[in-house]
Amino acid sequence: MEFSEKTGRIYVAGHNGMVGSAIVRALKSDGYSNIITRSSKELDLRNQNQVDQFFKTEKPDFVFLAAAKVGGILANNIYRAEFLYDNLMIQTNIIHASHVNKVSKLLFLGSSCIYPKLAEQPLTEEALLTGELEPTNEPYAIAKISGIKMCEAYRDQYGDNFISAMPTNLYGPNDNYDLKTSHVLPALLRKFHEAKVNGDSEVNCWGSGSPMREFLHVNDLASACMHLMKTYNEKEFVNVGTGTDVTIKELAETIASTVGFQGELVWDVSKPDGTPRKLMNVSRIEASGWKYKIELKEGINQVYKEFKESELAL
Ligand code: GFB
Repeated sequence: MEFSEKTGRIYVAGHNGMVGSAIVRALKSDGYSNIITRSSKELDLRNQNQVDQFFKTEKPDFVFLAAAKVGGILANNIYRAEFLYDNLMIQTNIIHASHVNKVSKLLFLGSSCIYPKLAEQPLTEEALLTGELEPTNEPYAIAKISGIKMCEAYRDQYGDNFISAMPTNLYGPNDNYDLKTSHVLPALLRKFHEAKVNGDSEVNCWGSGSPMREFLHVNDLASACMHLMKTYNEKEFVNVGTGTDVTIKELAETIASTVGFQGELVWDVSKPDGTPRKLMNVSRIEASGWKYKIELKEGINQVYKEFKESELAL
């Protein structure tokens, strides 16, 4: 069965998360209605029996594997065991059950942190496993690398059409704004907003501000996932990003000006910088006919508007 026929049963794992919810929105707006979802309360994806039973009963034709334990630099570094265990269990159970239940096509989502800390920039897909990983997110990266390798191995041994995409740092609706576990973009948006509302003169930012990061709006990632499900059937995984990056300091200044915070930025160097740079080479996906649409400034404006309308905003 072809994904483009729009009649297949589609399981979106992780539909309440930022990525999964964006994929569900993209599917619906493209006329797909046969979508299966389960919350983590209904189905514990770390539990093999529950996952096996779910696949046996629901028999999905297509799977978007967007369920994962995710978080920013500090959460990755503190909850090292959970980032490894939860992610390995979730993806292993889903990939294996997809094989057993003859899923026509599966898309596994990884992360740009799979690449070696000091890999040549921009990062081509060939840089995988050519050097040491960034220590703060090594457990998460090891889990994601295992997911890629599982998809490749099931294709090699059984001919399963399991593909993988590696998104760069993401932001968008349904992001995590908890300051201890979030990524930099939502964290700074919240910090600057609260400082402005409270009339604070300074905002505490982590690290030195010199690392560089690439940011992709999650709606663009969802459109890339749709594109890959429709057109891409190769073993080689695919980077998904914009191909441009900014320093954390530049990001902070952009967010401060979007929010209208005019105070000072104080850099707390006791917090980790993480990898110095992880800019994606996006030639492979661009050659296949996909390109991002939402520029960073425009995307930050959008998420700030959504944040102000949410119950989180002061
Ligand atoms: O987004 P982030 O947490 O994750 O941090 P990574 C990016 C950079 O922003 C780091 C700095 O240099 C942080 O020190 N930063 C500045 C802040 N202020 C803040 C703040 O208030 N909160 C946060 N969180 N950062 C994660 C990986 O790495 O990226 C994951 O740990 C995953 O595994 C994810 O790959 C996409 O980009 O460093």
